[in-house]
Amino acid sequence: MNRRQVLRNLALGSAALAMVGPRRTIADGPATGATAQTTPPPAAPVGPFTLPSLGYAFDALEPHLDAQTMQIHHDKHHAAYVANLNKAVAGRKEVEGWSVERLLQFLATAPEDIRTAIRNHGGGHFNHSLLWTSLKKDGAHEPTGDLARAVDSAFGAFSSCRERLSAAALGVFGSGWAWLTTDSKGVLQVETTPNQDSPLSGGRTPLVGIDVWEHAYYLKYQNRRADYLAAFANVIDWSVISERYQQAKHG
Ligand code: MN3
Repeated sequence: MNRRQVLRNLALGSAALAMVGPRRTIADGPATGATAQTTPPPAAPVGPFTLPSLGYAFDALEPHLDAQTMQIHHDKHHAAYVANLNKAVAGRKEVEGWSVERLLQFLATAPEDIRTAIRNHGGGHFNHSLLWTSLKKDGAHEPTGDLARAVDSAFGAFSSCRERLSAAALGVFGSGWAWLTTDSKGVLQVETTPNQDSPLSGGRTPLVGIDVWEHAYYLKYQNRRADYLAAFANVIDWSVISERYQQAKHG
């Protein structure tokens, strides 16, 4: 982890603490009396990678994405990717200090015996971190600036871009993701990846990712993936995505 990331993680950590108040850990023993919480906060992070705070309440995206799904998705699924990534890189000097982005971008150079674990759990950590920061209820419904122009140039219109993304997400067989990605020149593309594979490993920068693992929607939408995709489209914050595009293009 580099200095910038350490500072960022510290900032995220204090923000999370400020939101949930003092954390209890298993080491604190069972909660008693008035201080008891119905939902214990996630255990203290161990290892170089930490579970980022969701940044908003579990029910913030209702009715499109339900609170129970958000909570299990973040606190259980994402937390497990972080824990397993930490396990994979523990004590491995070859990748010491590498960010999750670097691990995925240079996946082919990672030690062979931990490459699959990095691909799966590093991908899971990065993809979900990107996901949480892409969403907002009543966020911007359309791209702006350079991204708006790039969308028009690649797809003709934003509506076609959305249709292509939804069709790609609908067509993923088994578990995986649909993505809107860019290259370093700003050329957009809709693509899909299986499992937790990240576009970063293919040399592209993901702007929006749609998680079509059943854990992302089954509680509320069951087999109705198309309904989930329609609901998901309502909570993508295109102002964040537009900023992300600027960063990918200009570094
Ligand atoms: Mn997921």
